[in-house]
Amino acid sequence: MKSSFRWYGESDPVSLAYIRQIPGMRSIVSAVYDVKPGEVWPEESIQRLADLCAAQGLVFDVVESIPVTEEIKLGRPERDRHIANYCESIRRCAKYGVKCITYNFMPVFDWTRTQLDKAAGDGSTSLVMYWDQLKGLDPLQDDIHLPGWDASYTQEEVRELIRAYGELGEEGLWNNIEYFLERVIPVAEACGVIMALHPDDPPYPIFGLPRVITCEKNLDRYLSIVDSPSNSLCLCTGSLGSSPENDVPAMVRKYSARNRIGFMHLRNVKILPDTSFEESGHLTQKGSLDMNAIIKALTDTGFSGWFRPDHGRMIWGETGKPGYGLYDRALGSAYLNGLIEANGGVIEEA
Ligand code: DNO
Repeated sequence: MKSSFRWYGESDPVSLAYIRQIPGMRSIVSAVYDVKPGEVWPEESIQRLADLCAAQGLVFDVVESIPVTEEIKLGRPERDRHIANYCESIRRCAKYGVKCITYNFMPVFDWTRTQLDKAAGDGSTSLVMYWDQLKGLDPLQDDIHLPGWDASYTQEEVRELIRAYGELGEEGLWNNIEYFLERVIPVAEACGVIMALHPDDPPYPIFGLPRVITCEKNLDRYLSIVDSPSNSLCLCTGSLGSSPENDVPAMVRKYSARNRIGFMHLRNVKILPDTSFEESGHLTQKGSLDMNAIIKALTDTGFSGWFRPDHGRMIWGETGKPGYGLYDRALGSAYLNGLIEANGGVIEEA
C-alpha cells in the first residue's frame, strides 16, 4: 500500500521537505484551493502541485477534494454545468498523474466539531464533538458559528439551504447522488481515476440535514449505483468509527476484499458514554477503534491503495491547521507503518 500525507499547498506551514523525511512516505494528497466550487481547475495549478511534489521526490497522485456543489447535491438547474466542470477537472487531474480523487456528499457542511483545541491531560490538544456544546442550538433561529464551518455563507444562506435540504429529504439526496455518479464515474473510468467517497463525519444527521453516507447498508447502496472500481470509498475510520453502530474493521475487510477502497483515512476516535467523541491520537488503547484489526483487514485482503494518517493532535507546541500539524501525524504514520510491517504488508516506495 502507498503511504500519503495531506498537504494544503504552498501556504501550508508544513513543508514538503519535512514530509518527505517521514519513513516510507510516497504520495501527496492535495487540491487546488483558490477556485470556486463548481468551476474548472486550471491546468497550471495542477501541474504546479505535481512539479513541487516531484522536486521533493514525492508523487502528487491523490486529490482531496474536488467539492461537489450544493447545486449538484440539491439537483438545482446549475448542476449540469457544475457536473461538466467536475468532469473536466477530473480529466485535467488525470493528465498530471492523479489516480485517486476524494470527495463527499455532505449537505452544507463538511465535518462537524464543537471545539478544535480541547486540551487533554498531557497538554496536547485535539478536535472534539460534545453534544453538550450543540444542545439547544436551532440553526433556523440562532446564529451558529461552529469551528471549521464554511464562513462564506451568511446565516440567512445557511437557513435557506437547511430548508431546501429539509424539503429534499434523504431519498431526494439519493436521486441526486445517482444523477452525479452516472455522469461522473464513466469519465473517471475512462481516464483511470478512482473516485473515493468520504463518509459523512460524524455519520448521522446534524441539525436535521439529511446525511446518508453513514453505515454499511448505505455504502452498499452507494457502490451499487455504478458497479465499478472507479466508484470506490475513501474509508475514513474516524468518521465511520464515531458511531458505535459501525463495525469499522469488518467494513474495511468487506470493501477492501471487493476492491472498493481507493483510499484509507486512518485515525482513532474515542466515543464517550453520551456518543460525543474526541480525536484521541492514533494508538489503539487511546480510543475506541482497534487499529491493528483495521490494518490486518487491509493486509489480509491485499489492499494496494493509498492510506494517510488522518488528523493528529497538536503536540510539542506546534501551531497550525487543527488536525493537520506535522508532528502527531508523523507519529501516526510511523505507528501505522509498524502495524503494516507486523501484519506482513508492503509499503510501496515512490
Ligand atoms: C477532514 C477531512 C474531510 C475530507 C472531505 C473529503 O479533515 O477528512 O474534510 O477531506 O470530507 O471530501
